[in-house]
Amino acid sequence: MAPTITVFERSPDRGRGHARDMRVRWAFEEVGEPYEVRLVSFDEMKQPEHLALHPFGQIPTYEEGDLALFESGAIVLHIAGRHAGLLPDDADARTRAITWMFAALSTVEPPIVERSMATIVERDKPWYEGRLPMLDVRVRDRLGQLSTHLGDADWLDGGFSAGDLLMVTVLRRLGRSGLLEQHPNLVAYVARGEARPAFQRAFAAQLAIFTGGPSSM
Ligand code: GTB
Repeated sequence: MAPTITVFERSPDRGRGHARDMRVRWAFEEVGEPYEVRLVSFDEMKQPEHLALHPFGQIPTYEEGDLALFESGAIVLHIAGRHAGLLPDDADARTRAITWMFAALSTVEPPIVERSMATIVERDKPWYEGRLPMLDVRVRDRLGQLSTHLGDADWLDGGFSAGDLLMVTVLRRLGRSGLLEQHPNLVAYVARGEARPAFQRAFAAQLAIFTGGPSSM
């Protein structure tokens, strides 16, 4: 029985691949594991049945037999740990790849999400014009540091890994902010991730929900 993940029935991004099931779909596609999708509405996410799977009432969740998981990073790590392709075999290299997974989610993603949320929910607030430059600086700092680390390498640490998968999904959230474009190597890095056939399949599957196409792979 294939694992089942929950995803937005109606994603606010209209299928642009920003909702966090995208990274889980991409991981499944990279390792070639089939999966099922269950669509949930915002209302259903707050009901006891879903809260039993996800204490914070969010997507994505993962169910397989008796195992239920939440947190996209934990789900990607679980998938990567069970299949070849997303984590190196060498123990040190594997731990470094996992370190990049944490870096993506706990060091780079927070300022990006903070900025993105402010542009959505604080745009009409009196403090917005003063706050945005401050949020920009935090994002710029992280992008500058990441760009320096990446240099002219293709991926963060050797070959493509789950660390890159998460980092690319995090950087994509910058959308049309213009902040990523100040670092051509990061733009190329994201483009490299998006060009992977597994990313393309995951993106198409997520978009299909919005456009009414097939909902599972
Ligand atoms: N830390 C958790 C994880 O990584 O799994 C965060 C999960 C999360 O934020 N889930 C969001 C959710 O369920 C969907 S992805 N929100 C509903 C709620 O909290 O009530 C976040 C998201 C939503 C929409 C866009 N967008 O429209 O661009 C982008 C990202």
